[in-house]
Amino acid sequence: MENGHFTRQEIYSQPEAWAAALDVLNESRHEIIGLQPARRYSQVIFTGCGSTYYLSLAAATLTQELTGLSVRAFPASELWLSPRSSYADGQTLLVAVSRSGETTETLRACEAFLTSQRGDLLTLSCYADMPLAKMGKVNILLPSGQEQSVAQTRAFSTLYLAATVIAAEWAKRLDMADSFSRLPDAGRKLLDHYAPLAAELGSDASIDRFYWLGSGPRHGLACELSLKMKEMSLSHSEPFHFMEFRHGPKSMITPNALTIGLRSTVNGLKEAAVLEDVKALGGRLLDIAEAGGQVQFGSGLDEAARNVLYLPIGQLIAFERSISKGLNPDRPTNLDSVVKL
Ligand code: F1P
Repeated sequence: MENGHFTRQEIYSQPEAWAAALDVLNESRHEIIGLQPARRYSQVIFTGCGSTYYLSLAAATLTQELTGLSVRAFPASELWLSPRSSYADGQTLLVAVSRSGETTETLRACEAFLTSQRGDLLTLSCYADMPLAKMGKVNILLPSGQEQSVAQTRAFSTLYLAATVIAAEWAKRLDMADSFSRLPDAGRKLLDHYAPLAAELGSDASIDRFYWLGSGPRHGLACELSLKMKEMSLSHSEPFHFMEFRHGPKSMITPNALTIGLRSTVNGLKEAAVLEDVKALGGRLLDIAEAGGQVQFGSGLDEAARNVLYLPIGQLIAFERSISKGLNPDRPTNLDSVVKL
């Protein structure tokens, strides 16, 4: 099997995985709405490990933006080992996210949460026969996110899309349903159109460091894409909030640095100004946005529904760099697909 066989297939099949996930969520709509977070809990907490912790960061910010609830994200190890500094008083709805459904820290965090009667558990995972899929008051299963490759790509975007749909359901945003249904086509168009650009950037050996900028619901996605670049290609890579980049990290900009902006519409002008500063320092740029970027979605979809579109091209850049370095993104150095303690 050639290097990256599974990862390539998993990245390119994301639109189909998203369509299947939307069907699952549609069937689970009443269970999701029945959790009634606004009425039953004083806070919502998302949790996971590694990629699924970064997913939790992105999902928490979006859920709070849409619902107005207090929503935070913690690594599962923090909930497990430092519950008092993590959970505020009152009942909590805990949303545990895991591709495998058997990561030890996530299971321990959920067990401790349930034992301490802090509230109720909602799980999002991909394998029905794994422990996490049986622990929740509600368990959403997304088999289309299952993967062979260690580095999450299809699993991440599918689980993240599920979290986005759940947030929209809780916020009673029925108007977002049309945008969700059009995401698979928008994702397919992105992959078809921008794969050559991703290959060009990924195989450019003159780039020696990557900075991923994302704010609000996109910050967790910037963290995830930065992790992908690390895991797949063993490159120096760091995520920042857009405006934070000026407060020190921009000192690292050189002509060999590529800064990728997950630029929003709502704050697009301010975020573009940061990218202009990077350019003025001689840094290289990749601006990913709904309109006006080197990668543009042109989707016409609701901004809160389309954040998943920032993922495929960033994943492809990491994938192409891994392959061009003679590495195998299916089996990243030093990594296992599940951390069991
Ligand atoms: C969590 C995780 C992944 C990471 C690696 C090791 O897995 O940290 O995020 O990429 O595969 O495990 P899971 O709980 O989402 O299965």
